[in-house]
Formats: sequence, C-alpha cells, structure tokens
Amino acid sequence: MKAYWFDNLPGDQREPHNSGREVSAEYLDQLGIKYFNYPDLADVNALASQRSYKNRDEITISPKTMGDVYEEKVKNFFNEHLHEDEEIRYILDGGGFFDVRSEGDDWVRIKLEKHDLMIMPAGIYHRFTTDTQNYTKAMRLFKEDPKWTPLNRSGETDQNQYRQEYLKTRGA
Ligand code: KMT
Ligand code: NI
Repeated sequence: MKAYWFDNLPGDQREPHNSGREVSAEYLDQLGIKYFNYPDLADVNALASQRSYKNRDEITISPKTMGDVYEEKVKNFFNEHLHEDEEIRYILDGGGFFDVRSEGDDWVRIKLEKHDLMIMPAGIYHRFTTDTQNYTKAMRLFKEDPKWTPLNRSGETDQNQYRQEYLKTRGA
C-alpha cells in the first residue's frame, strides 16, 4: 500500500499518475480508510467475521478473463461512485489503484498490491482502475446484500443518507 495525491494530468488512467506528494497514514485515517497486508487468508476471514460481513465474491479483471469487454469494464470501474455500506477489498494477485476523494474533493491515489486489504467506509466517493499490468484478482467483501451497488456521483448521491453520515464522521 502506498498513497499519494493524483497528478490530474491527462493520460491513461492505468499509469501511476503520481504527483510525488505522499499522503500520510494519518490523513487516510481521517478519511476513514483502513488498510492491512494479510498474506494469510485466515486474517481476512477473522476481520470479516469481527465486522459482521455476510457476503463476498472474487473477480479477476484482465483481458484474459474478460476478453473484449475488458476495456469497457475498466472504464466503468473508473466512474466516480459511492456504496451505501462499508466494503472490504482484498488483492489476491496483481494490483491496482483506488482513488478516493479528499476533504477538499481532490483525488488521493491508493496503490494496492498482492495481499493488501483496504476497508472503505460507506459514502466515500471513489473509483478503481487496474494498473499497467492489466491484472487484478480481488476479493470483494460486502456487509449486506442489496447495498453494494455502485451509485455514480450526481446531485442525488450528494444528498444520499450514507454520504451525509460519512461527511459527519470524516476527520473526527
Ligand atoms: C469498487 O468498489 O469500486 C470495486 O469493487 C472495483 C473493483 S474491485 C478491485
Ligand atoms: Ni466502489
């Protein structure tokens, strides 16, 4: 795991886009992001049960597994959105980037590699992309069944109850 300010320069989303300005662990904590490196799946299972996670799936995002729709999927994951529940992402193989919105609405880029695990709070705006390896194998863990759908950012999601609750907790 490594976090830095996104450079906002044009170019392929899968490039690092590293501005060279690092983001501290304390700042990620203020945003409500938690992360671990768990080579042992038993640690993932323990965390999931402690936090009452009920559902999970596995996804392999690569041209090999997705074929022609790969590029389209990669673009879709990069649409800014939120979820109405807390979610865990655990990288089984490969890597990728999660961009999360800062307090000032800038992008913080979080680089995840094999065995990195990230907990994202409900209501945080974010987006995902593979990196130039074009390969992410990840476990997605969800607390509740109906709430994991991505809701693309709009005037409506700005008013979303989970978004409002997230804004209250941020920085606390
Ligand atoms: C998300 O919440 O944006 C995703 O699950 C992206 C794909 S998982 C690496
Ligand atoms: Ni998401």
